[in-house]
Amino acid sequence: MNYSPLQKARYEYTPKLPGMLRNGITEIGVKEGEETQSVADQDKIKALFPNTYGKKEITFEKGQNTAATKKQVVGVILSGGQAPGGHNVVCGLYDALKATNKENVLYGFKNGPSGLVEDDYLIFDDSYINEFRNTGGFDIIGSGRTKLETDEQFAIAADVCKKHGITAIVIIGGDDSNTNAAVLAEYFAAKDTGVQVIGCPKTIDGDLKNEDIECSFGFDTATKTYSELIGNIERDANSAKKYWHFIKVMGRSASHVALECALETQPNICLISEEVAAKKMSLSQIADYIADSVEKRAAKGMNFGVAVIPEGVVEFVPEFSALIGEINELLAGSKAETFNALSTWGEKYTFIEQGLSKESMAVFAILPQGIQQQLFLERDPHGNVQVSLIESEKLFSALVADKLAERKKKGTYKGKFGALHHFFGYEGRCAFPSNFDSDYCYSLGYNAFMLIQYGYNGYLSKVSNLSAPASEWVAGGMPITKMMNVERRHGEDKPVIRKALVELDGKPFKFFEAHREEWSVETSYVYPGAIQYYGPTEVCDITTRTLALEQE
Ligand code: FBP
Repeated sequence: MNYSPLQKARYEYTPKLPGMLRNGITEIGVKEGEETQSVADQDKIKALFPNTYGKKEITFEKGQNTAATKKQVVGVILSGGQAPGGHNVVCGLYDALKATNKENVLYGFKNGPSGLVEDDYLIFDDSYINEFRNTGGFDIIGSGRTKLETDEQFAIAADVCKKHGITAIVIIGGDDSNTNAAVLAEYFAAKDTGVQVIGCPKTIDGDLKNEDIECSFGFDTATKTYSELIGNIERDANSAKKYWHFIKVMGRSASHVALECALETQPNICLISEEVAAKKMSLSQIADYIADSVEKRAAKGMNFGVAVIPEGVVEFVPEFSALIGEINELLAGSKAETFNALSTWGEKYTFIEQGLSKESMAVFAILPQGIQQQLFLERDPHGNVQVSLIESEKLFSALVADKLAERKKKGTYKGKFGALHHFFGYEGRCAFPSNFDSDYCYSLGYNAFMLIQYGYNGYLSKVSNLSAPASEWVAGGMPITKMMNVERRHGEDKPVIRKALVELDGKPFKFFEAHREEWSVETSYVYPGAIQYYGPTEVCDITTRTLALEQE
């Protein structure tokens, strides 16, 4: 294997633990807090989780370790999209497990939750795990999106655990994976398997957060990586002064990533999907909003700019969601075959025109042809439009170009508009974790083992006070059921962890709102540069602006 100098250097980095976990395993005591209640629908959640509901919040503290000293055999699973720092969760878990008892064993189930039911695993040892310390990626065991949610899967999982003598499973995942972790924990408790389940909060999207979980890991590094790239593009735009850059950033649903990047780089435009939905904005209104900035800047001689577009925005535009719903209906069942048999786009267009309502057809008609065709070509296995594949950065730049052409005819706009497009997503998900994510993830894993050793089941590893130096972080655990409510999913009531969308009355959005008018007309760019791993603390250990504003 060839290692880059940075990779070698990162192997030597010692992640910072919260002060209370620093004194050695024998000096980690536990303090139990109040019994908990779910955030909503208490009776329903309690009925669904009779064995794991209502447990106490716990915090670790310096003291005597009073946990039972049985041998632990733990299985770990990485679930869902990659997020920087995942390797360090596994490393922290492994180090705490081995520091407690050299005989303890860590299994890694491969390629996501399916590894558990397929009994596909590896056993970690020092030489294997040392290759992954403080590095990005999930290649240590791989990840996958299979959901563990049926009793049949749970029964197989219980058999696999019994076969290997596994005493606990750690699931590293987002809101869905941790919801399923809670259901698995309840199943294991109800069947008296003796197997515990602990979750760890992961996702670059930043939408697994609540009054207990301050942020999911990976958000810090991914947004810093995108912000570096956006800053570089801003500098290029300000040097060449001839392009408007439309940049889509990842974030399946919530706009936390886009908002954080905007706070870091101060672009001319940043759309926030949650605001688009709250104001019921149409595509035409959004295009006008961007075109206003282009026009005002052009009037000052600045025919360049940067617009940040959150990945999920089109789903938040009410008229667009209605259009998608109608297209899914239009092609349901055998109607898709009739549509596919039509040989020209002209014939297909007539079929669409006849099938859509007047309102949806009006929306469809203003889309660029490439996007129109994408809506009918790229369908998921259930035949539905894959909204995540829509190139919204191209959609909005085309709509803005139309608006500017109209304004030119009216004589209000006299500038030049050249658009370039970018999508930043996969570039950030496996970056070397920032010091923050290296430290946070290692702490989450270390802490997860302490929860296991103390016998807790159905808990999320919790590390808080994250905008303070790591020495002041607070380590503990929270029952997952506390974060749950009942939501309608696929026509059924389901207990789920509430997804955190951007709060329009929250401090990060308020800060953005107070400054965006100025940023849209002036060139107020900030160039954050690359993540720094070595150097002054105020450069290397800074958290996100979102976290800093939320906790100020
Ligand atoms: P998770 O919620 O599983 O962490 O994944 C988030 C994400 O990175 C989104 O930002 C993005 O829309 C999606 O995964 C992409 O998924 P895939 O890796 O399957 O292409």
